[in-house]
Amino acid sequence: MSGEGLHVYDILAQVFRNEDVGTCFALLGDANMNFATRLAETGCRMIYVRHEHCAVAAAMAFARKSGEVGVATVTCGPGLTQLTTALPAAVRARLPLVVFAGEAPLKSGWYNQAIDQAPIVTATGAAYHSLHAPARMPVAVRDAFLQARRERRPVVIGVPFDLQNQAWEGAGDLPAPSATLMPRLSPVPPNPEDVARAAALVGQAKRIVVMAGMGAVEAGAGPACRALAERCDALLATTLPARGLFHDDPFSLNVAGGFSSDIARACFAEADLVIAVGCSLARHNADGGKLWPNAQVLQIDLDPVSVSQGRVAAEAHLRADARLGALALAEAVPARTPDWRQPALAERIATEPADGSHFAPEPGAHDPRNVVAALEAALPPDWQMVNSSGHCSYYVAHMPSRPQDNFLTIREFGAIGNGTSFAMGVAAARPGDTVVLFDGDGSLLMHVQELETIRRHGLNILIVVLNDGAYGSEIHKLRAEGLDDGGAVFGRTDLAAIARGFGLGAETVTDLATLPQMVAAFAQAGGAAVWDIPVSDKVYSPVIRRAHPPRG
Ligand SMILES: Cc1ncc(C[n+]2csc(CCOP(=O)(O)OP(=O)(O)O)c2C)c(N)n1
Ligand SMILES: [Mg+2]
Repeated sequence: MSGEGLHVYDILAQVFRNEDVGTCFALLGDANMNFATRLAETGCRMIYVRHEHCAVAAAMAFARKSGEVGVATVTCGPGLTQLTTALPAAVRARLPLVVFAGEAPLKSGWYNQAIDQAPIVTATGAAYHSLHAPARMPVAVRDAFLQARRERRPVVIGVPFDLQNQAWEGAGDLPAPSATLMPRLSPVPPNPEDVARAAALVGQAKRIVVMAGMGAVEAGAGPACRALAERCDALLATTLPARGLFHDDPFSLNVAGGFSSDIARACFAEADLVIAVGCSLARHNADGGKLWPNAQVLQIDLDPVSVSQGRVAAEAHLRADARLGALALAEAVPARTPDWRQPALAERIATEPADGSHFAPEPGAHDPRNVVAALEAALPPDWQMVNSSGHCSYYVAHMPSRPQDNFLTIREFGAIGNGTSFAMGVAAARPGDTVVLFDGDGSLLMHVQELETIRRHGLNILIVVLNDGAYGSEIHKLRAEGLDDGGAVFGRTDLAAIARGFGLGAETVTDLATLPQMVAAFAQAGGAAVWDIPVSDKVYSPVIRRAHPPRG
């Protein structure tokens, strides 16, 4: 590479390429468009979104799904301030991202888009690096990638665009990419004393659940968890993000947490020991402590904790890589004769509905439980599934036949409006796969402009909307509180008409029996479509019922 005729933005783009960035989510403005255009010319796939939030949200899903650093670029000022919902979500989900943001030009005494960007970014928990010395920029960008990888968090790089547009006067060599500078770390084996103590705890327990989180997924600890569970007559469960790790195991209770099924709750209530493998023990995971009121928690993790999210979450700890820890414990405990793991329980797990309560949906609107059961039966198991937010997300958590590798949910910041972005990120990370997104009407409408992005980039995404014509989470809570729900009931927007307007395929699903033919037709046609499924707002989830019991 020679420095002749090059601008700083050329070199910056080359450093990104040298970091092996193959996909970048972008929205252009004065402060990033030259850089982004050069990045595209290096062969990086650019996905040009319609809102900056969506660039970072899509990069989050891309990072989770690909295991690589997710990359996005936005312009300075109003481009950057749009990121304040996506960045905290990425911080909490521990997703490595690098966001290239412009900064206002240094040479101007006044610039209308200028704002102090660093505190906006650092308030979200992300790192911010303002690069003002062109000669150091290549190394500083590389170090941003290194930081994102090592700390597993978003790093935002701000470069004043007058500096980007200067002639490049530095050396021609690019720094060694961050991947070559990551310490090569082998999985950490447990200390034998810790294993002995954990085995003694298991020996005293009668009813055990082995629960796996994303740490177990990343460590490839699924088979070790199954072996441990079989050995100590335990049932299996996962956190919501790790859903599907044991999808084909007859003793899997599916999701542990506020979204647990009735049978999972009943089993957890009996448990006296939960072995949490690679779980951060988030509050939702334990349903605030209500899910296993009688159980101690033994946490197997590289970084075990006693207190998590404001509550004592684990009483005993085994520090180790999730897989090695689970394997060592399985070897250290005697095999038990199955007592809990009986065929009758497996039968109940397989056949009982997640929520067996009765409601009377109004004519023309489906019971969301029937919708999810019909989708579970009709959708091919190899499609990538993306779960979004809102009240309806309880229902779509109950599709237990899907493997973990085909599932994504990111909800650590509890924001709605991310469904389309997450689906785009998964589609970009798994180019050959079909993606199906389950979203609420409110969440879809919050960033509905991304339907245009999906169509323009030819992404293969089916968007299934459980349309209750409302912010369901709010109406059920307001009603339980005896308050007027008018601020959260907007009526059912014709989402199919909107989708057609964006050039997507669209259906309004009146008869669930037509789903198998619709799935077959979509699989044949490819592309993107929105299926608007009217669901009843008379049906509400156990999550709401427990948290907001109706007033007498
Ligand atoms: C960015 C953001 N704004 C507002 C909320 C509050 N909120 C939580 S759920 C929800 C309703 C979502 O509606 P919809 O997507 O239709 O799903 P539903 O609850 O109706 O199933 C809202 C407004 C939020 N979580 N995030
Ligand atoms: Mg809704």
